[in-house]
Amino acid sequence: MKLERVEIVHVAIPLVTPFRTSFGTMTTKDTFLLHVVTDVAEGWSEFAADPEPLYCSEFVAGAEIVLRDFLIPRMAALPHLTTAALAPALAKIKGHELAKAALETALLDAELRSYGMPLATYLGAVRDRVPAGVSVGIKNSVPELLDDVERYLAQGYVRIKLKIEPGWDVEPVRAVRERFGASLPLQVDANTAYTLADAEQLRRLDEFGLLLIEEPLEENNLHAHARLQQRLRTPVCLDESLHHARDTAAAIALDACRVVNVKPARVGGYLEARRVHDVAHAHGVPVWCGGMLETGIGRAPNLALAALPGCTLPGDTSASARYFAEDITEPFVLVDGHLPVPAGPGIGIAPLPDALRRFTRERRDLYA
Ligand code: OSB
Ligand code: MG
Repeated sequence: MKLERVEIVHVAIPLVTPFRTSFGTMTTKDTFLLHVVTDVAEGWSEFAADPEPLYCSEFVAGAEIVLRDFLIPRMAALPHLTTAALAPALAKIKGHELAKAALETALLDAELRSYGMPLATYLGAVRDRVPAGVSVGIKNSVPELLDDVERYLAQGYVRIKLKIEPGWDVEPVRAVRERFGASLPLQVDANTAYTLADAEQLRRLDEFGLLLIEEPLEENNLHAHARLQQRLRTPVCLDESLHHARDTAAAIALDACRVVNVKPARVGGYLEARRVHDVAHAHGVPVWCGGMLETGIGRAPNLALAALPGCTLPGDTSASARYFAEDITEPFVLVDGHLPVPAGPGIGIAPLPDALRRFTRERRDLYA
């Protein structure tokens, strides 16, 4: 392939309801899309992080600089541009997995479109639809939470994840269990809000039969997560702490996690996400595909990943309507608790020109 143009499109799309986690409250999906044009095809991707570095160290304005000054020049200098050659060419740039993932995914979309191959086929998907879970934010009151969970269950979601933080953990979990029963697939996500000193409080969650507790402790502290796991019956699942297949292997070997949340953006793209999946699957560790409140551009390729054989737990790949009144692509619709895996070439979807125009804040070329 020959690189012709890389365009950045900053977008802002209102969320249907504020999403509160232990690290902050989001009311708008404010990010950018990347549009890569080559001589053979074009591709799209979505940057997964936010304007502020609260979930991870990367953020929108910083990622644009990293792409413009460090990543895209290395991509443009490749004598034979292929997706497989990109990550090795970027490896000397430390970190910035989410920015690297955005660039690699747009190029992968273009390359697969030139072959007429769907991403799901390329990755080795074994399903054409995937069960959908839903991530429920922290609410002002337990009755408000129960109303939200009831609504999502009525829509058909097959698994509930509750965001927790100190002061919002045992009580909401107990209330959901009492109202919806012991057989509801239920899990929690703390987004790093606790420390090992809170182990006794987290152990109180053991009685509720949760599928997992996600990223309870500080990011990258595998040792503390292993110590915590020794004291919990509930399986620990890592999100923020896993950045590639290598640290996933280390986390599994240390018993720092018994479940893996794979977010392609967090590990530098779909090629590394496949390797994370493979490492976990080879150890018999269940994998599921996380989410970052993506528009359809980010959701479509996540659905392909969620269709891999080791993704044996429902992911946070919810329908478009859970996030947006209007998406930037054709919406993903929940059918019988499942979302379809896109079957078209590449990521299988593209922005709707009219919606893109209305949600765009700024667009400029990072390379031309
Ligand atoms: O920790 O999984 C997380 C959203 C933004 C940032 C981090 C996380 C989340 C979610 C929502 O839990 C997942 C989704 O529905 O996209
Ligand atoms: Mg998480």
